Amino acid sequence: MNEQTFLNISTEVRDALVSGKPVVALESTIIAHGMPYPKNIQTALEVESMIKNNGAVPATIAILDGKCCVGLNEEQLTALGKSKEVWKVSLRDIPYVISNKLPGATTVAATMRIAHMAGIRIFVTGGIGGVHRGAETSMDVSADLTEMSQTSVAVISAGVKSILDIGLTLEYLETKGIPVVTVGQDTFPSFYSRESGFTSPLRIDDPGKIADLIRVKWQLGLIGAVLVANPVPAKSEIPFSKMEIFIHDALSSAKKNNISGKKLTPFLLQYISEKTGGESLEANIALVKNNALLGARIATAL
Ligand code: PSU
Ligand code: MN
Repeated sequence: MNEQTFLNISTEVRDALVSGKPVVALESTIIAHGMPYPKNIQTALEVESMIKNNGAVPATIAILDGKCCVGLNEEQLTALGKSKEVWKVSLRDIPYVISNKLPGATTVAATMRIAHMAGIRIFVTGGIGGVHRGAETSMDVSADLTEMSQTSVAVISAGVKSILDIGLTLEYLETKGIPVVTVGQDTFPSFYSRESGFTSPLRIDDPGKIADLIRVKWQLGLIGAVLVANPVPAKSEIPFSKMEIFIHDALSSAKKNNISGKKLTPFLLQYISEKTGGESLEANIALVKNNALLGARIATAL
């Protein structure tokens, strides 16, 4: 018994990996806990076909029937998107969810780890978890960050939502030796907004050059992720100052309701989505698709 015992790789993904075709991993927490039904499933399917249309093979990852599934069919995606019983699985939850054969949607941390077990090196998501505001007392730092320091998978995101402390998150990424590359602008983006108030540590506009940096990091024997931040398309962005108001409200509501631990991120996302009346959902969908396109390009170049 080893990690391979718990992997269930779809035929399409396995064939692609064997023949050296580019493969792009996708997370499932965004489907089960990040977006409402039925937009979650529609988006997941559209993102998969965008990746296919751009020459790569999509591999959505989740835990089902005691296995780490890499590459889901439409029926499995639909079940994840409809059910209310799906676990949010970060790194620490993997053993419990597998040993109890529970359905689980994987976060960035868990998806990275499973992608790596399967031999996939490029992973597309919306936003990563990070250092929460107030972490100096709550110690709430997402396992996404520690995972990025120890697992060699490149993560394509739209930056870091300002439900988090963006400055502390960038400091943490520096401490852990994780290169942070923004595409097309000098500013590090904040998920819904192209702005964040922080300059990106690096800027590279050409996907081929990003692939070069990723390759060189791993050829040097440096373990861990590269974080690529791809700003939300201008026509879908919500201005930073407008988002800040919703985020402040969301944070005080979380405090009032004593929400902490793994429930905090989904609570904040849900709150913001309700208060922005669907505008944030549209931005979320647009940025994930935009990331899928970039991820397919980087995977192809790599
Ligand atoms: N941030 C977002 N959208 C998301 C998430 C984070 O902007 O959907 C999800 C991702 O799956 C991420 C997880 O890996 O939340 C982080 O949760 P936590 O903070 O509990 O580690
Ligand atoms: Mn947390």
